[in-house]
Amino acid sequence: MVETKKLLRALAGEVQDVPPIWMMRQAGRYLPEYRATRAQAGDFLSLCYNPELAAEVTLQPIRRYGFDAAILFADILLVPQALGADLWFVTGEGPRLSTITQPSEFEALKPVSDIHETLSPIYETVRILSRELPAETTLIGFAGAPWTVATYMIAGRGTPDQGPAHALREGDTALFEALLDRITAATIEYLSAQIEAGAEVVKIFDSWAGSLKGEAFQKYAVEPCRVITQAIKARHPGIPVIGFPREAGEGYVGFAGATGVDCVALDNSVSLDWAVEHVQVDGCIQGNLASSHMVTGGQALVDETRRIVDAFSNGPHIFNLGHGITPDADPENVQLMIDTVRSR
Ligand code: 1CP
Repeated sequence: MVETKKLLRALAGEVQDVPPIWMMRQAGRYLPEYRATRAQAGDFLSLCYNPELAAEVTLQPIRRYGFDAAILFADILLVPQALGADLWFVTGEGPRLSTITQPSEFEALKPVSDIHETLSPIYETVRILSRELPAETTLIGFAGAPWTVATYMIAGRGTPDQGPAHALREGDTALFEALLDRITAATIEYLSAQIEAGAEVVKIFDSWAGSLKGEAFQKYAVEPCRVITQAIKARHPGIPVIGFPREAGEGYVGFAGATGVDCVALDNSVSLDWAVEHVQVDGCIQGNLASSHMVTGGQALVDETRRIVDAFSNGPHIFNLGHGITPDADPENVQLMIDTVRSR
């Protein structure tokens, strides 16, 4: 069968005049319809675990804008919760988790085989979406990369420099590596279950990869992503994987080859010419408009969007932001970005 979905064609290496487009955090607080559904659910976690409402917020940006892909509405921190960590969100501040800095806390975690008990509503969301999405829209499942998930499990919250995770990595390497292995195994099962429920692509978000340097980047960003990607490909041949080692800098070079991912997502610190020469040579790339343009809009948004599309036009490319859209973004700027990409 000839593949008709634009996103899957890009992931298979096809160069298209108009690249497929979607946006990180496309279901989110910048949209009034998202805020209304979230209020109906009560709070963020209740929204994640309510399959009908989670499917509804996933579909909202598809209806409004006709993106080429929908990303499952969930969060990377559901995996720690499924492994037995306490998780809650403090309004205006962000996530909080029970911490893991001692062997006894690690030993109290649940086995990987227990995660589906907590995560089964997420698979139901995927099933609803694979029935309801338009035929041309690709459904993306996702999980956090082990390092990024571990930074939250160790610190109990988001941290500017991932200091507590680095301290454990250096202070009790065996415990740190045991935790990473547990998350890696859980992530393989979680992503596999999403694929079995209907996800057509999976993305691994390593938001804090940039704070790992040198050998640590190889061991704790590249290697877990390779293990997960290889396991997914062994179990589900033909399912493409997108890797996002955010702010990896030089670490982007060779990342696709070393891990086996089909596409590397770029943050917006990466310059276009450099990315063409050093990353797109290995295959599909995704990105990388600065999300601040979704707040400021105007001619600068149009110019920068065109510059990106043109720079990446000789290889496979998925248009996206360099990081998630922020709550203060103007929904009309999203439309302007899409119109600019599609009027090429
Ligand atoms: O109040 C709200 O409505 C919560 C805001 C929010 C949203 C919309 C959070 C809390 N998570 C999400 C959804 C989400 N998170 C998705 C859904 C799909 C999409 O539309 O993109 C995805 C893919 C994520 C992934 C995620 N969660 C990441 C990786 C990507 C990234 O942004 O770097 C991370 C680091 C998280 C943790 C998290 N969840 C929420 C917040 C505010 C944070 C960051 C916390 C911090 O570091 O302080």
